[in-house]
Amino acid sequence: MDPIPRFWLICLFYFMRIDFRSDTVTLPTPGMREAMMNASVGDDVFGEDPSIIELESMSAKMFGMEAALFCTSGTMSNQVAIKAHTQPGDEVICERQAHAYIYEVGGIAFNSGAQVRALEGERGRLHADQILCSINPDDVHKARTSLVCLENTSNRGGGSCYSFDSIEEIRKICLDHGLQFHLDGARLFNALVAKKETPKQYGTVFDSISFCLNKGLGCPIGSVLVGNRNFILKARRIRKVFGGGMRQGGFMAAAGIYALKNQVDRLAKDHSNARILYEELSKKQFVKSIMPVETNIVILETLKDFPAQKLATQLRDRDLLSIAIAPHQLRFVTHLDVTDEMMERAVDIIKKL
Ligand code: TLP
Repeated sequence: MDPIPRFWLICLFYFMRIDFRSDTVTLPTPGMREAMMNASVGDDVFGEDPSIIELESMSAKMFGMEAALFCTSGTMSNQVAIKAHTQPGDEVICERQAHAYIYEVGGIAFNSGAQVRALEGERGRLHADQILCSINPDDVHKARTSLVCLENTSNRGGGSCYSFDSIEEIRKICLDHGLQFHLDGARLFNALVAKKETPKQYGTVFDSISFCLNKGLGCPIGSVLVGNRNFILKARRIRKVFGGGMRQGGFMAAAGIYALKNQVDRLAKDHSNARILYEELSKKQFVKSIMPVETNIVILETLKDFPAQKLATQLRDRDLLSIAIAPHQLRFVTHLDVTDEMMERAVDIIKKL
């Protein structure tokens, strides 16, 4: 086919389809593009990119923490943090479906030489008692437990949020046992909007927090790691050895600054859209169960004789994209590129299925 009709066909396909695969699929808004085009930039490895410096100081201030580091992705900021907090042979406590454990290519073992104590949580959330029982004693046979990682919101938990009280209980255990405390807050701003909490609250309990710019906040790339000054100095060296030292990365940091100023409150709209999907999907016969919706993720379980992939294919044939995350689990994620018209069409497609 000629390249020109092919180009228009691809555009038509993008225009028609309703993409609930992930909130990572969003495109920069016009305001964000303008901010990126006008960004002041410099060589960040020399510490000379004004936009990266601004994003990092803005993030640190927002969380009431001393310093911040702009990373290329949530995977990088989690892995940098884990490496900075651990020594080879240590044990990291996290939930058994945590992104840092199951979706980061074995990075905890590969990058940090640490092993994982994976605990069964409740929709991705751990309880303080479970953590207390899983700390290894000071025994020559045992790995040294050095780090607890939480994920808020929990991706595989269907966007579930921790209560701040339960995080504080876990924090106390970490303090009592000399454990570091890291938060994978890829979608932390969704939790903050849903629970009406503030970044500063989180800054008081965690040793490090990674939050993503490239998900609900709508940036093309990027994630920010916040922590104290010494931790971030160490993290900066680790980011460099991981190949993540950026030069004129300020174009991307400018997108992050724009998102933090303009695209946080609107996450509430993604949450109400997710509830609309929940309402429609929970009426369908092929749905065995559906996780309660707290933020922008809807995960349903299909009946035994109805594979999730089959449902995903049927929906895709009607221009609605979702992801089968397990043989019987289908995930939908709402985001900034989902318009009201798309929501109406999505409801119609689900009704007629
Ligand atoms: N999650 C992606 C996929 O990798 C599964 C998605 O579509 O949800 N922490 C959490 C909780 C995440 O959900 C993700 C991405 C990351 C970290 C990693 O972020 P990136 O993609 O920037 O490396």
